[in-house]
Amino acid sequence: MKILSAEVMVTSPDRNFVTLKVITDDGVTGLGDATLNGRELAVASYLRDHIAPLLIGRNPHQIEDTWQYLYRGAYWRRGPVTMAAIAAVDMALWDIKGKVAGLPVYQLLGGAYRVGMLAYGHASGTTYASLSESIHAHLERGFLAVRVQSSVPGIRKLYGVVNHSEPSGVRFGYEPADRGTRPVEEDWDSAAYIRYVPKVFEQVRQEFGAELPLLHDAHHRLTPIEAAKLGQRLEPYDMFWLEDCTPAENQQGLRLVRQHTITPLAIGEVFNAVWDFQQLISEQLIDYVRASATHFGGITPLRKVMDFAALYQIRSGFHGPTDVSPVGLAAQLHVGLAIHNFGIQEYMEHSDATNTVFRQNMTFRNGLMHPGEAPGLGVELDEELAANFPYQAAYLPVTRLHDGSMHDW
Ligand code: CS2
Ligand code: MG
Repeated sequence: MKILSAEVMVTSPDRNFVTLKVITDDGVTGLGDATLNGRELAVASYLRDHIAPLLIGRNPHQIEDTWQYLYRGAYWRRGPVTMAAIAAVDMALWDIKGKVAGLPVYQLLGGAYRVGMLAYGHASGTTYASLSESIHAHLERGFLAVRVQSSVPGIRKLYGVVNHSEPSGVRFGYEPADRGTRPVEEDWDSAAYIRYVPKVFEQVRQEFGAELPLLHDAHHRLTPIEAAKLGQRLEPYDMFWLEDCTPAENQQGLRLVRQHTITPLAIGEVFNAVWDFQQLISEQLIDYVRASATHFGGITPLRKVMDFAALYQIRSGFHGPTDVSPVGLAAQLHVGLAIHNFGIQEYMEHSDATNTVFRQNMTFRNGLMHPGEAPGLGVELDEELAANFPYQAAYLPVTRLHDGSMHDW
């Protein structure tokens, strides 16, 4: 079996997606997600101009060899663009291998280890009343775990909060990237945020009780000691996790957080190689691995990092926002179904338009997700429909402090 062609498709039903389609000489097709929010065309070019020509004639069954060939062969290693491109190739080859075997990819990873995967949705509100309404809507939708994000008085526009008076293209969530030629500028105030957020969780616990798993995303905004303070102040509300509490390039900064709080920590959605996790895992500085197949080099390294994490009883919390396509979401569901140390799966539902362009077999029932039983990844791209949604420039926001200096978004 040989690879005959490798084609990159960029489509934008509500948001931009980059998809790699690999076709073999037997006519078997494999898909891979290469979506990098706000930098999509960089990955499309990396794939189209530098990787696709190298794939032609290769044996698609040699997944590990292809992965190492593209990782080591580039000389310039790691980074979000390179690893999203390699991820798409890796996913497409697993898709092909599953289709040739007539098996869903999870069967090739050791079979189903659970009946389904606990998923969490994104509740948010600009007021407590709208936040409460959003949590109720998620519980009625069947979610058994909820991420809670709230506006903060004094901060104009905040990450992760849907203004429910605005029609959102996404049923249960928001689209972080804004279409346009410039990033939207948002503001930030760490002190106001740390004072306010614990009060939100006190109200949520009062209304929804002690059992509901609650998650919160600090989105890389705090210094380690600020993160420690927030972690401590959230302890009475028994969080499932506090996510991205501090930028983790400085992995040792998490030692400071860990010294001061028992709130579980989740990190890694912006990571793209196992080395990014090495100290966090080996020193037990986190509790959940937030990688996604799409940004971490694909199914192959995602499985490897989870086997490493299992040595330290660290579990998965794979990143499943709207800017991981249904192909990328399916890829990580296959991994999550098969591994021992699954934790929770993020499920920020895609829009109806996206779910029409990407036909899929994934299910979300009784709070659990399942990749489905179709051979391969179980997602097909309607290319005719996809062609109706050409790329549109879009950027993630940037954040400035009140003195005008840049902060982390
Ligand atoms: C967020 C993401 O889902 C999450 O936890 O951090 O929505 C993130 O903001 C986007 O993936 C950025 O493109
Ligand atoms: Mg996050």
